[in-house]
Amino acid sequence: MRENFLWGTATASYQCEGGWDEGGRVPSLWDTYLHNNQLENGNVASDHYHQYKEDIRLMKEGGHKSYRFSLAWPRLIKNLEGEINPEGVQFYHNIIDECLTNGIEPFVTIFHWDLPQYLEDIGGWTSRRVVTAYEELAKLVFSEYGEKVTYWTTFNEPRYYVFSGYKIGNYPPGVNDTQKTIEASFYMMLANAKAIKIYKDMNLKGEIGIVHSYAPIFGVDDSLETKIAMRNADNYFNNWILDTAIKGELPIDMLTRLNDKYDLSFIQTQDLQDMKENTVDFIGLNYYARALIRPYSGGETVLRINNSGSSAKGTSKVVVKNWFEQVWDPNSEFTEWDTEIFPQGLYEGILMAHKKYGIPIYVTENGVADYEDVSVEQVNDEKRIAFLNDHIDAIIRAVEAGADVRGYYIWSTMDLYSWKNGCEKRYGLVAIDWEDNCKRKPKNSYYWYKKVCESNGEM
Ligand code: BGP
Repeated sequence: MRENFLWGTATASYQCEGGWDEGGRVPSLWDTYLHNNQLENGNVASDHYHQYKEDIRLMKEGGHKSYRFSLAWPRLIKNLEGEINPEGVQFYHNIIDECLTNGIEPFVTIFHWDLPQYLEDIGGWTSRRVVTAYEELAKLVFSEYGEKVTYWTTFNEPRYYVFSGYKIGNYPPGVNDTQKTIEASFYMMLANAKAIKIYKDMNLKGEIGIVHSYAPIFGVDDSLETKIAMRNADNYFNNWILDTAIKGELPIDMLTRLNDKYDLSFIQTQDLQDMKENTVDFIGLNYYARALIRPYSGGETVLRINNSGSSAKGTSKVVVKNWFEQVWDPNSEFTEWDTEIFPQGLYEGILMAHKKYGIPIYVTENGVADYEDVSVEQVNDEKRIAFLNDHIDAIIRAVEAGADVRGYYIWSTMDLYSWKNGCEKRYGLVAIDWEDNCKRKPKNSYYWYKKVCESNGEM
């Protein structure tokens, strides 16, 4: 792998920090939604808010070169008037400084889903006002941390956030409304472009990108019908983010179809120009699984994600009426949470993205969850090691085939709160013992990954 390849691990503020009402943090829409529905929440999470020094020490000892984390907007800006919270600002200086002192490159996500509740109250991402608020946030974080941080991403997974919150309705704000889904998607991509402009205008030394929940598209056969369905699926899963962020263009065939049924009059000419002029330097791809596609065969749209840990395998279902159907290969292996395990999808997916866009790629999330007994001294997570080994191998092969991959981040650094699934869906290289004050216990995979990092992927 290239020199300075960023071997690292990743977290997100709401999922690991805890300290939800400390240090002047105001509630996010996740706090409100989970508290109101009496669901397991991230009030404590991995207690990273108090134990970040220990976590960064473990990263250093584990040979990590980089740490991907996000900034909690509710810690930084307290209200609609834009009042800054100095304690929150200082907290991220502390994390960044601790990383730099330990030789760990910070890789910072500006927004990983924890929208302040005061912004949700005015319409959340369906409101143009939130784009302006995001610009204020971007200005703040670039001016505070811009000299120290080289790698920035504007958003984590707009597709997953928007579809789950506005179409499937399993995440807050919990609605099912296609018009709102389109508006929220658009405004996030507009905010992405605006933040890039702010960053470039400040002449900072680093790079800025976006993180996408990547579903490389595979077809069930080579027929024309399947190819058309694959194009529709690619628009649905990938293109509206990647084409827009990288080429500055919304996929026109997608817009044409949407325009027949929905109201796109909220899109202004200036917005399209902003998107065209302000594109990313790199892409971050989060890879968990591919999408295997066949032509639409009838019936209503179904977006079912059996992400509960108790579902039968391969029963998640995505059918978009008149567009495509997603199917599962019955021979595939699935995780307990119904995610297909398919490392070849990462290899081919990276090459597809490389061929289409030709810009640097970071694999910003990849990992596997399991139920684990963490009362033992060292969890023997063989399944995770096999999973990671096969996916890292896929990246190495993609690089050998010509792709420009510059970093790899395992999800996740330590066990943390999984959105709606709770804390027993464990992804970490380091176990968190919730019964013992969130004590940290590195798993076997942590020591295995140390060798990967230290040998630059030679293993
Ligand atoms: C990605 C998110 C992460 C993380 C991961 C695992 O989509 O960016 O925040 O949660 O998926 O997903 P889950 O926790 O649902 O298993």
